[in-house]
Amino acid sequence: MKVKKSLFWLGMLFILVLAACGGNDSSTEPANNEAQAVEAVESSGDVKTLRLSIGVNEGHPQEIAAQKFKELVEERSEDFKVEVYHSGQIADDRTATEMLQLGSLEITIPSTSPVVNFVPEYGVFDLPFTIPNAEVADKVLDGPFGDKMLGLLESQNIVGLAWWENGFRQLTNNERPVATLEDVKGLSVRTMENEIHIDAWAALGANPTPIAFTELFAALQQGTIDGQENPYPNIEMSRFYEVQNYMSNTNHVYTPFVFLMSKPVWEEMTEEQQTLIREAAVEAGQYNREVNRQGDQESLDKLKEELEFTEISPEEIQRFRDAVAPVIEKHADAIGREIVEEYLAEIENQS
Ligand code: KDG
Repeated sequence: MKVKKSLFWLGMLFILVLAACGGNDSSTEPANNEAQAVEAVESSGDVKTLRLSIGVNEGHPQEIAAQKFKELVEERSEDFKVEVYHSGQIADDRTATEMLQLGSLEITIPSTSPVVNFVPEYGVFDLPFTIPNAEVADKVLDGPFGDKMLGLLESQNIVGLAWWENGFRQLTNNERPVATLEDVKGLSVRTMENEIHIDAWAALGANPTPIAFTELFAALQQGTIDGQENPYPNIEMSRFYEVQNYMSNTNHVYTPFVFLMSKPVWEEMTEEQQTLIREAAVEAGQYNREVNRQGDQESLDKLKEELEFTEISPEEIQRFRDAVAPVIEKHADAIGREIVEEYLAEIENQS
């Protein structure tokens, strides 16, 4: 029995001596390339994964910019790994925003319209025919008013970091060309889950139906609704043209995307990490606007080949504006009359 034990310990000694000599075990040598460095950090558990959820499809300007955000963060820090989930793989805008509040998701970049369910003041961005063009949108969002709006999210356990762009919304439908206010009458139009959009389309004579973006294609395909309204890139990239026949340039609302991060996740970061993330969100947002504006024209050109496109005259658009004007007054108190007046004054100042 004693001999066996001696042999056992001799064997253990031999293995330990062998291990101490090491050979060319890469874990005892400094990482000789980036992949090994990242692997070493990951294996040490120091890398924080930031899941970024969006509803648009792969190849949409917002998804392209989300990949840019990933690239900027991962080239500037080994502390983070960004995972982009497009096409609503994780959740729709409203649910993803709720997940941020719970800390069960790190980042989402929704339209501002569903955000009114958390911060009613965001309803200003749904007031129809208010922002006249992209240049004014940039000045309003990138100035003190935009900063104030981002700050309002903190009370909801959310950190607003940057303004991206969804864009000017256009009407499509399956029933008829829309050239006049009368042509809208009776159309069942899908809207975002937002009371102002619902009231605006009712004021135009349509029958509005709020449906999540992730369910919109199916609703159009099944004929549950006649039409919808979205920026040209969304209409193209979500292939709505496959289940729609007519499109008109209503330009009735400019919708921002807003870059949101879970506050519990944000507060775990160092100041340096927060600065890096914020700068990457803003930089990728500038890139998003560039890509989206180029994409808007490219999508319009492509959609004109797929749908019957009607140019609505400025005189007729004025009739649309007059028809929805009462909606602004009706929702001013719910949004906050002061913030509505501040918003409209800022647009006036920047126009
Ligand atoms: O996540 C995608 C949505 O934010 C965006 O496409 C919203 O414009 C939108 C719509 O109509 O739902």
